[in-house]
Amino acid sequence: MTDNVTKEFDAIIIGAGFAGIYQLLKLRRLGLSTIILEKADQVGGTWHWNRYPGARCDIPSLEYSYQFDEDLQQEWNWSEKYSAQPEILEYINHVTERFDLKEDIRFEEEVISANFNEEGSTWILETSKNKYKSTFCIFATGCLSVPNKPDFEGLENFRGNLLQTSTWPQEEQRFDGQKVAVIGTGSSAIQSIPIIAEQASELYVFQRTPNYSIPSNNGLMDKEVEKDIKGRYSEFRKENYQNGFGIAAISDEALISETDIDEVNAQLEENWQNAGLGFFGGYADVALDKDSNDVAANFVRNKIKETVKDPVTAALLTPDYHIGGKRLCVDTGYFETFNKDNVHLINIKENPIRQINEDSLEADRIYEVDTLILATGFDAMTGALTNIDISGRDGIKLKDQWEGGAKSYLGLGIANFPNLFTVTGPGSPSVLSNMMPSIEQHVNWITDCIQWMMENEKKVIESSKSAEDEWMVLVNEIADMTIFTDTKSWYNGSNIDEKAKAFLPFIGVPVYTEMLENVVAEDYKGFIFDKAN
Ligand code: N01
Repeated sequence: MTDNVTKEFDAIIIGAGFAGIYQLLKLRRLGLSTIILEKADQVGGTWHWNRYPGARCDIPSLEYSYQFDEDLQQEWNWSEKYSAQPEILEYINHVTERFDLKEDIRFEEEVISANFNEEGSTWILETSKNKYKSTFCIFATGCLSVPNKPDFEGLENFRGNLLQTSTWPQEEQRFDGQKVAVIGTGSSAIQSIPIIAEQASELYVFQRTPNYSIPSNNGLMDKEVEKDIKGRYSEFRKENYQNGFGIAAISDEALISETDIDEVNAQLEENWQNAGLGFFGGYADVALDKDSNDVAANFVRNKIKETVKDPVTAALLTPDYHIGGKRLCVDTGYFETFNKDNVHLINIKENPIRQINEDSLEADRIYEVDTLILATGFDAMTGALTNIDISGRDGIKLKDQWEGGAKSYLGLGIANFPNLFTVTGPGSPSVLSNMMPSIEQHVNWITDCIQWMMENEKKVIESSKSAEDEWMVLVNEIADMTIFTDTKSWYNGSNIDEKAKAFLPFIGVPVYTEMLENVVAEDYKGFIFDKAN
């Protein structure tokens, strides 16, 4: 219910995940009256919603954490190399309390619409409860936050326990003695399947496309490693962000094409054992050269063959596209799980799910199940914005403007949408980087930009259409030099039929960082200030 009193702020942030809470702190320190509007009843964003069994970060926690406060990064101790979801949520709660942020977060207020009022150059936001007016509007809504719920025939008739990994209930779910179906084999499924398989009497995994996955070899935090990194934390962070994907890589420079194959295989084995996602960054040409990519892909394909005892199942689990074309996964015992007698893999590319009934799924045959888990991913990168009714100049709707594919300048600003910023928006490294430093980079940039506007008496900022067009051409030119564009993935909207097919992440953290700095050095080149209405 909307009440009649419009509440006014200098800035409104949408989303209380890692991006939103840091943005709140920064704008508050700048002296702006700022609040966060958050749909959930608590902070956490992705780490609040994705509570499925086995959910954990696949970037080491010493890297996947804030660096803006030296005391915070020194004092917080992670218990494992790759922290599990509850510990990450505890960390976000700790940060929220440590910096006293909660009082400015309005929970359970889903933003329904955001309209730019040209006369006053202000944003009017409506939530399920209130109406707000704000000079700046910052969308910290995440890249993977709107669930993709495919329209399976008869899904609404299912009477068993229907779950989705991306909106997992807060109450513990057990599957002891149950027949369970999981649809999807992306990261969320790959993390949860080994745990569900330990409880369920029968587990049916419905796979459309197999994925590459690297063992996490997770374990308790190595105290020596922690001490070493904490002893040179800022240097460590800087080094990592100079790598193409912004995470610690093993050997960013070496090329498979120029290295003896025995040496390559020995190095890939070492990376398989220790590197997790870094397996992909282990050689620079894996992302660039199809033959080199094939060497790394074949290494993983052989591992699957060696691990999975049944050759038919092993073949079904083996991807035939470029490694990294779909987001690489990191697992704990995923392929081994298919050696269990109670775990069954169903090829729904060959035999699609025809129908879902009260207590069963029909594909190549009928599978009776107690629980159905959708691990079917997200309306990635754009969904969190296009699912809100956002209109800018002349009432232009963002959804319409992006119908043929999302466009943004630097992943930060959108033409026709003044004083609106996106944190890790389309066209920035975002999902092809370590999200934490990328979030901090964007939040710092947005805050500095607003401060610059205040100091230079500018009231309204927006990207120019030409800067935005040129930027997206660059994003695609870079992507076309890599192996990323010829695989169907959520990077290019191919996971959802009706979505525009456009490749959205900017590949290359160091180049991006340099360009971002140049834009600032040239007084925010590509942005227009105080355009006449
Ligand atoms: O989603 P996904 P996710 N019929 O899109 C299938 C991050 N993440 O939630 O490949 C049948 O990867 C779909 O099949 P296909 C990470 O960036 C991080 O698992 O489209 N199947 C696919 O198998 C990750 O990449 C972490 O053919 C359908 C699956 O569902 C991203 O989130 C953990 C279908 C979806 O896989 C998304 O991962 C988890 C349909 N109609 C996630 N529609 C960590 O940090 C979709 N599928 C650890």
